[in-house]
Amino acid sequence: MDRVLYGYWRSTAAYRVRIALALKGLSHDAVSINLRTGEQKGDAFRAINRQGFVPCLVDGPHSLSQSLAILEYLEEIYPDPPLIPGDAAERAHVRALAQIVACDIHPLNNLRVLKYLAGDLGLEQEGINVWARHWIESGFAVLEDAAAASGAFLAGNKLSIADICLVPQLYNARRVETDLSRFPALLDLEARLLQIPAFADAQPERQPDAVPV
Ligand SMILES: N[C@@H](CCC(=O)N[C@@H](CS)C(=O)NCC(=O)O)C(=O)O
Repeated sequence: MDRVLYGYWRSTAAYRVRIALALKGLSHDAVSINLRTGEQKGDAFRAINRQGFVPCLVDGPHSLSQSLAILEYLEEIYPDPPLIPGDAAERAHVRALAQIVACDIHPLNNLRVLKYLAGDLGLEQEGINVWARHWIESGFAVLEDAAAASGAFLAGNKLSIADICLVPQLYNARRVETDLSRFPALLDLEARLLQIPAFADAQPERQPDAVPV
């Protein structure tokens, strides 16, 4: 197989790429990089992605990092079905919603940030969860309004990368015990999205490297 996704079952950024590949009908081999043991920082993986992050997608001769950049690449090279649909303004709206997750929520509570809070700053687990929930809830408040005012999907009536970013972030929110009852429109949308096989099959627990918790 000349398409390989380096990921980890619990990585929400890799989860985004799994969903997009499935929606576009692109098969791939999956290579698990164990984030718990620090495999992402080892020389072998750093030779693939210097930054030491998953996901990394190798597509033929191309080695790609950063999940949003990978989603944009997939959209350009494999345009069917479109995941950044619509006219210029609609596509900007899709990207804005996706970036609320990928730029304004996720970077504040990804593994290296939580490790820094625990290790260097000495925060207890509950304090770390409070930190993570704060940024999740502030981003979700905006996304909740967007979902409540939208159509069948987060950005209108067409499935998009906004939905692809949302579902993994909801998974992450549960890991830090976020009270999601404040976000009924997001929960309703999530339930509908998880009926779609590409979303359902990409769930962390369904990955071959998943570990029971
Ligand atoms: N902005 C990056 C974030 C990637 C990222 O944070 N990946 C996490 C897993 S979700 C990771 O590899 N963390 C390793 C670490 O923190 O050491 C993207 O969207 O791809």
